[in-house]
Amino acid sequence: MYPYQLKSFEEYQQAYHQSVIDPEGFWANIAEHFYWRKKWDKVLEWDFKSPNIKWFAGGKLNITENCLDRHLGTLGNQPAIIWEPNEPDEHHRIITYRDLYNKVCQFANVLKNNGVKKGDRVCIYMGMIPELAIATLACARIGAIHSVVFGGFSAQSIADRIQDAQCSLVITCDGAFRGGKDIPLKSVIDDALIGCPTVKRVIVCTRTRTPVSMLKGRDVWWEDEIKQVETMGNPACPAEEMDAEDMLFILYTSGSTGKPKGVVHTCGGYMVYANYTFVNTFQYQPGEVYFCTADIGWITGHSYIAYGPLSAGATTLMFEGVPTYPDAGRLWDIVDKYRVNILYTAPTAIRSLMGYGLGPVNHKDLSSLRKLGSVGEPINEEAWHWFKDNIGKGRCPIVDTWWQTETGGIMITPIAGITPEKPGYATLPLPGVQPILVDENGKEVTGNNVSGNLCIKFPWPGMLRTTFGDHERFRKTYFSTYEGLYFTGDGCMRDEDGYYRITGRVDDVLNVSGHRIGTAEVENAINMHAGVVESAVVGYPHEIKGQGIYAFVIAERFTHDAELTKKDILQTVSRIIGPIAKPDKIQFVSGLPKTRSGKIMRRILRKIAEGEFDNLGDTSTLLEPAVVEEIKKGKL
Ligand code: 7RM
Repeated sequence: MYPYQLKSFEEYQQAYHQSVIDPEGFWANIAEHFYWRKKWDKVLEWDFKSPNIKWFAGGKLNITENCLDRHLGTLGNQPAIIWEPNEPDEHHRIITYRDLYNKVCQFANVLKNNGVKKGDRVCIYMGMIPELAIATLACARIGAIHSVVFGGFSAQSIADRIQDAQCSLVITCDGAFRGGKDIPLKSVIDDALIGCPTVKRVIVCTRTRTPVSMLKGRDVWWEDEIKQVETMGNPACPAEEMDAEDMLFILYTSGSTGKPKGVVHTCGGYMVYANYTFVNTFQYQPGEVYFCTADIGWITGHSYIAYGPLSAGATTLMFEGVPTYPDAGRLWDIVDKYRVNILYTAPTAIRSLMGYGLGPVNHKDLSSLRKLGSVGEPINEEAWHWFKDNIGKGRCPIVDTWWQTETGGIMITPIAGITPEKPGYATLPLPGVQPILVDENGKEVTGNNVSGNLCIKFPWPGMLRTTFGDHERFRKTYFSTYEGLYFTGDGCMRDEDGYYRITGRVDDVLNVSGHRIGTAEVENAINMHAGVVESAVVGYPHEIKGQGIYAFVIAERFTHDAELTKKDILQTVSRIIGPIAKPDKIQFVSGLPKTRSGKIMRRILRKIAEGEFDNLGDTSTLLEPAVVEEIKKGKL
């Protein structure tokens, strides 16, 4: 089924070696196994200085023909998507490859009827229902560029993203069910669109049946539009022929500056990479049921709920709700109900479920599980062992997959059951991935038992090609710190066996429950609150979230009630970014530790937030040492 699926450690080593001495030959051999309207002229063109990266240039394809059309003959009646609703007693849905093909074609025709053309940007703001996958694939079918925004972002965040990408159409739902909450998606979109003149049309899919306002001339119902194309007869929609380097999607992600950037992925390389990494890392076997608990609003959902599994003809399980609803046994009920074989989740979910003890796990039949995966943040050893012993019952390999929105797919990971695993370690790079560690001066750190900043020295097909509308930002962010290298922003150690352990971000990016949030972004939001003079945000270790958000805030006056002011600030952050960015702790201070040139010394704040008072490092450049004493006293 997958001729490029590695079957032994020796095969891995051989493939790795081959991918380094002849990257073009290596990737061309894999790309051969996809459906191309026309093969590429050149496998790779690259230069990390400009930067300019092209894979499979001149190749023509459509990713949806690879995800749908090519499976119809063999897998037409196999489930492509199994959908589990938020409420356990609501009907689940099974969508076969033929169903999915039909629905994607139908909705692609809806998009065309609504004026969407190749190259147009479409914003998708929906909950985890099959129509979300259908909408993204329908965009890809006609060559429109999708920009999915996670359902937890605020109106302001959506507006920023829509404006940056100049989207002409929005696809949303009346609302979304997530655990005990109903999220009023359409109403959030209405607020967002006040400042978005480029949006000419909004397509609203029914899910919660919550009342919504439908603006005449702008808003239409998904269901009505589908009826219209049904009456037109022929449901097929020919796939748009795309160049390998045409844009497939934009996904916004946080960096060390205030404004999230639009990471751009293109059609050919991304498809090959998402598929190769899916098939290999999880050792997917035909017929297996694969369950990734991410949301399609994040890169993990794009690559490992949608494009990776579907391009491999896999059965992908999509879950609308959250692991703790209606109780902390929900994931195990789902594994039991659908006989799930592969479970891919996040350390934060594991840690949170650990807190409920074994009650919710006992008496659940988890015997179908064969492989487990983790993604999004470093997994602590305790969580790793809990997952291994209590969920995998000691018989399932765990793949700790390190990668980023920017990398498009998994980079450093064990290959399930094929390469060794080690708790807390992402272990070895996949074939085609050339990691290197560098010190602060950009000098390569060689040998084993060393630490440094993690860079990649050679292109891989899934890497981002630019940041939307701002190529210079792309260059600055990823290729200017160390000349000739892609800089990941992560710190890393390589142990005595050459295994990699990712230790966390070395820039001002936080990882809260696996969500990337920039400290500058949170500071900007806090500073928008009336009465706030200045703020500084740092991360601190949090038992469940991995990192928590600690905000030091200078306020004009605490009005009369500091607690109320804190709540107001939380509300402001929720409005500007979304609830995921709300600080866990807010400490009012009269000043911030600054250097004589006015730079905030975050290192000191980080230490204080971690409770490490004695070891603040060099404080000789501090302008006002008394401030530090005051902050220490007030620590929460
Ligand atoms: C897939 C995803 C990327 C950042 C990355 C790391 C951290 C992700 C791991 C990890 C340690 C892992 N994309 N990260 N996976 N750290 N071990 N297995 O998460 O763009 O949202 O975040 O997440 O810091 O740079 S992301």
